[in-house]
Amino acid sequence: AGPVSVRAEISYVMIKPDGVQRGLVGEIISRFERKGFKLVGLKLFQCTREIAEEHYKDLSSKPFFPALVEYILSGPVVCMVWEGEGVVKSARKLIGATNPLESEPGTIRGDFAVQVGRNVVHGSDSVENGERETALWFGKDGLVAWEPTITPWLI
Ligand code: FUP
Repeated sequence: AGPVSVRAEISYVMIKPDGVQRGLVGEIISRFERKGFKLVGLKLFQCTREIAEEHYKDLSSKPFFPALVEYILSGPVVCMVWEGEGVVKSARKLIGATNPLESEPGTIRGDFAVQVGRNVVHGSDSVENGERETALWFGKDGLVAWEPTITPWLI
C-alpha cells in the first residue's frame, strides 16, 4: 500500500505593514504568480498581539522581539498561502536574506528593503512551519482548494 494522500507543499507568505503601506502588494504577489506557484489563501488582515507573538514565538527571547511584534501590529498585513513543488525553499529565494543589505538584487528584500526591522515580507523557513503558520493565520478551513477551469490556450 502506497501513501493514502500526498498533500502539496505550502508556504505561508506575509506582506508586512511596510510592504502594504508602500504599495508593494501587487509587485510581491506578481513575483509568486510569475514564478508559477498557486495561490490558495489570501487576506488583508489587522492581526492581534496574540497571533503576532505566537507566529514569532521561537524568537521570544531575542532583544528585538518586542519591536518585531509592534512592527507586525502597526498596520494591516497581507496573508498568503502559496502551494507548489518546493515552494518553501523557493519562496525564501524569491524573498532574499533576512538582512536586506545582504539580500541579492532581484530578490524582494534585495530590491525593496534596507533595514532588517522593515524587511517587507515573511516566508516560512521549513515545510513544518509552512503548515504551522498557515494553521495559525488561516485556521482549519481558511484555504481554497481550486483547479483551473479555463481552456489552456487562452492563457
Ligand atoms: P526570516 O525567516 O528571514 O524572516 O528571519 P528570522 O526568522 O530570523 O527573523 C524574523 C524577523 O525578525 C525578521 F524578518 C526581522 C526580525 N529581525 C530583527 O528585527 N532583527 C534581527 O536582528 C533579526 C531579525
